Parts: sequence; structure tokens; C-alpha cells
Amino acid sequence: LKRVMDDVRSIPEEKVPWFPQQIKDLNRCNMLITKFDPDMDQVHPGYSDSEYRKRRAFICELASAYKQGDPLPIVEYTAEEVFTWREVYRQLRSIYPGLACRQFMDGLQQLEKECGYGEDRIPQLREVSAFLKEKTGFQLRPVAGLLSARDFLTSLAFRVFQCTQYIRHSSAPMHSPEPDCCHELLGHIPMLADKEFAQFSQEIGLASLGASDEDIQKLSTLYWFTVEFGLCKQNGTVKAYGAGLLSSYGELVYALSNEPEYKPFNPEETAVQSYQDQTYQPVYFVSESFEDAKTKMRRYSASIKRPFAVRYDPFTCSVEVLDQP
Ligand code: HBI
Ligand code: FE
Repeated sequence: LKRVMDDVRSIPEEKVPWFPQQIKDLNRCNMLITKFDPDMDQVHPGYSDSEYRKRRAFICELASAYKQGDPLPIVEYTAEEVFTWREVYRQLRSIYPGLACRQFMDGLQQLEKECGYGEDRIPQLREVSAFLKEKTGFQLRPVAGLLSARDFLTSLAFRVFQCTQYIRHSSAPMHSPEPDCCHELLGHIPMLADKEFAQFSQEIGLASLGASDEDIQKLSTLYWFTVEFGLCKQNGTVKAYGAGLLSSYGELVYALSNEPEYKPFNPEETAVQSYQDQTYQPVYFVSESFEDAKTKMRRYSASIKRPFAVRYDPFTCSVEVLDQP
């Protein structure tokens, strides 16, 4: 018996990375990645525009000072910023009907009717967050730029979506190397108004809590090829549901042309596909339906090894940690 006890004691304690259990713990999930930063990246379209950089710094400070539960900051956008928004909105809006999935079109039409979406003004995160909360329970949180994959995915577990509030540089309205409010408001928000998609997003978040770096990398790749660049079949044709596509005129048209390679969405394979964040994707993954994507993701998530299980309690907005089932 002594020998057995010693053996048991010699098993090293499994190290689980810290993760938030209460929604206010998201205040600690703010690790930014300095990629595509106009202050650091010489090819960023705003690099040589000091006015733009000052404006960005101002909007990013609002996000850095934000604490869970504060009212979302209101940004008074300038005429130049609204002009950029208008160009992006007009161009993309004209091609959505043939290329975007049904859930996206539904969400966008509701936003246009109920939330002031249109060419003439940039919607405020505060009103959009209130809209989403009623539709699917998602809420927004302002963020200063690209977050670490772990911190970004973690917030999804609480149905919190981290949104940038600055806009891309006016010299490149059709392209942004980083997320900006056009990407968030046009790409992500309409999809987050769909109940099934909201649940799909939260489940990726829950799967990421306390996961190893290696599993975070895989979940991040799955997020990339679904939430950002996903395609799905609808009435016998392929449509876009990924936010990276729905906020980029060029890549949306490209993804639905006959140029790129399509593969069926299959989490084990998709999780290890290498991807592009500088140019168009060489391959896109096509789901049979959201239902199908959700079922497959669930099976994949259940296969991730963690010495505990998690359950989200919507009444207290907290995560319960349970012993391995
Ligand atoms: N950070 N602010 C922000 N927005 C994103 O869309 C985002 C991010 N960090 C990582 C990320 N997306 C994805 O590439 C995945 O790694 C989760
Ligand atoms: Fe995004």
C-alpha cells in the first residue's frame, strides 16, 4: 500500500492556466498583441499620419479604462470617419444579398430597422450592445486592439464580444489589416443576433477556459475558419457567415468565386490548417448548416482534455467548475 501511495503522490499536479469565473474577471483579460499596430507597423496605412495615430490612441484609452458594468463609451465620430464608414457600408451592402447567409441578412435588416444601421452614421457600441442583449444575451466590451487568443476566446464564454471602436484609415476604406469598427459592426454583430450562432460562439469560449496553449491554438484556428472565414450551404448554394469575409468586399467576392479551394468543415482537420492573416485565405471550410457545425464543434470540444468541466450560469453570469464528469 505504501508503494502505491508514493506513486500517486509522485504524479505531478496538473497545471491549469488561470481563467475568469465571474464576468467582472474579464477586466483582467486584456493582453494586447502589438501586431498591425499603426504605431509599430510601417506598412500600416495610418503609420505616417500622426493625426490618425493620435485619434486611435484617444479611442484606445477609452477602451483601456473600461471596467465591466461601466456604460460603453460614446465616440463622436468625425466627418472623415463617417465618410470612410459610408464607403464601406455602401459597397458591402450592395453585394450582401447574393453572398451572405440568411442569418446574417436577418440580423442586418433588424439592425437597420431597430438600431440605426445605415450609411449616414457609425452605430455606437452602447446601442448595439443593448440590441444584442435583447436578441441573444450577447453584450459588447470595448477593446484597444488585437487581444491574445486566450483572452479573446475567454470572453465569449460569458457572451461578451470584445469590439474595437476606432475606424480604419481613410486612405484604405476597402482594406484593414486589423479589426476595426467596420469589421465588428458589419462582420460580427449581425451574426451575433442569431440565437444558434450566439450559442456556437459561447461554446468555443467555454471550451477555451483553462485549456492548454496547444488547445488554445487549435480553438483559435477553428474560430478563424468558422466565425471569421466560415462558409455554409444554404438551399443548395454556398454562402458566407464569417465576419472577416462579410467585412471585406474583395475577399467576400473571392471566397464565393470558383478560385479558392473548399473543404468540408471537420474540426479535427480544420484545427490544424495553417492560415493567412495578411492576404486572402487559400482554403475555406464549408459547413452543411450551423446545426451541423455546432454538433461537430461540441464533439471536438468534449475531446479536449481538461481535469474539470465547466457550466455557465446565466443568472449570475458566472462559470461553475465541476469535477470531471
Ligand atoms: N482580438 N480584438 C480582437 N478581435 C479579434 O477578432 C481577435 C482578437 N484576438 C485573437 C482573435 N481575434 C482570433 O484570431 C483568434 O485567435 C481567437
Ligand atoms: Fe473578427
